[in-house]
Amino acid sequence: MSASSASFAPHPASNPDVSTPMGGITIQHELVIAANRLPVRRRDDDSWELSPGGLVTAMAAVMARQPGAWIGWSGESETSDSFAHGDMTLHPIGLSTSELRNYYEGFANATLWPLYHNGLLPTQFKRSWWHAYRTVNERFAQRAIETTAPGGTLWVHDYHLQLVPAMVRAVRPDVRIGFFLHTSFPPSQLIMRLPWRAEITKGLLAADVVGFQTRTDARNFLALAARIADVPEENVGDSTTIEYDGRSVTIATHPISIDVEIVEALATAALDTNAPREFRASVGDPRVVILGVDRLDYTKGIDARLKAFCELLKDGELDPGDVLFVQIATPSRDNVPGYEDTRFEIERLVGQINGDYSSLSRPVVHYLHTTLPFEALVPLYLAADVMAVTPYQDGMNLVAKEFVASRIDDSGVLLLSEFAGAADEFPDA
Ligand code: GDG
Repeated sequence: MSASSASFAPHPASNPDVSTPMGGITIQHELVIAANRLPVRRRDDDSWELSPGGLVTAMAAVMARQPGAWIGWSGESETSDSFAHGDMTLHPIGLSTSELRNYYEGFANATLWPLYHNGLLPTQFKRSWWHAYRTVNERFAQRAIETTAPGGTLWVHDYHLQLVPAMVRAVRPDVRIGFFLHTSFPPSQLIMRLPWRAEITKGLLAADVVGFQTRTDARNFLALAARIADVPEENVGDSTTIEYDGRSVTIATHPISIDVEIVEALATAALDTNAPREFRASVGDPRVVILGVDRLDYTKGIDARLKAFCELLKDGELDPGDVLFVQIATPSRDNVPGYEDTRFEIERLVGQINGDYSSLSRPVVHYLHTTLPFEALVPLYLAADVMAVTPYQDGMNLVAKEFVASRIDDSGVLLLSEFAGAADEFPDA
């Protein structure tokens, strides 16, 4: 098994941390990325660091190779002047408290996120959330209109900004617009529940290229477009071009990947310093180490994984004296409905399993609710015998790819849910 070769470069950890204010001057760029968040976040000492997460992992690299601009929420309420960060120009968008609640926590993460993950949680529909979504999309679109050079390329990312392609096209038909969805795209029966499905479909069809993680996602989108915008429901291969509104739109499958070279270099460094072996020794040298690394999200199936682990202990398939389950759960979306309950349930399960099966010398589940530096994750990937990636639904899952890329000697077992996009690429996991 091998990680698919990366079309993206440096991991956040390798990017320079140099930020320079640009004094309110707007420079136009050949390449502009628009994504909900900027790729950096402010540290306590007011400097900026690259933020963790799948989108940043994949995109920081592109910008390192072709300098351009990135439009995104800064984490603050005021829209502020652009500044340079390494080779990138960052355009911070501000979100007021009510926009944060209605656009981000509401429409993006309590309406679209569960809907796009096969309706795992009941989806909430509220007009006030939709209005805020449209307002914030307009703000992003306006910044893109100002900052993209004539004939330049705008690359819009993810479910937060699906109206931006149409808003920009209406004013700047010269701009080449790409859109990429990082999540799954659900079957049309599900998305038909959304009262604003037509606006979203037409928003996306205004791009020149609409990219998805898997063929299934692309097919689902095309079926919806056929239903709503009366475009032909072509049979999607890796790329299909349709005519819509007098233009050609390409619907394409582009499974996102990681920078394999960077992961391999970190893995080589970790092996040289014996870090994986030292980690195992520090946790009592169990015979089998099972590892999970996820944002704490109900889609990732951390609860299902813990229950399965518990069943194996109960049935005597695993010996608690022999096995350690390490789960890193990165804090995420604390204020969005469903996340706190998910955290309680995971922590209840960890407590219950540890109560029932740990010994006085060590727990059987080692659980951390924290963000680790990426350099600390790679030794864990190398220390594990089994990497458990068990989402109920996941656009791709880069952790699976990072695990495979780090195992330069091809050792280790990847346990991979068939509901992760990555399963299409790792059929022998
Ligand atoms: C979306 C889609 C799609 C995790 N914990 C820490 C940390 N991470 C890094 C991992 C990996 C990334 O975050 C998570 O990757 P996922 O693929 O699980 O991404 P999501 O955040 O769910 O994002 C997903 C992705 O976009 C890309 O298109 O694959 O399906 O949901 O890179 O290493 N990084 C650090 N510390 C941690 O504790 N530094």
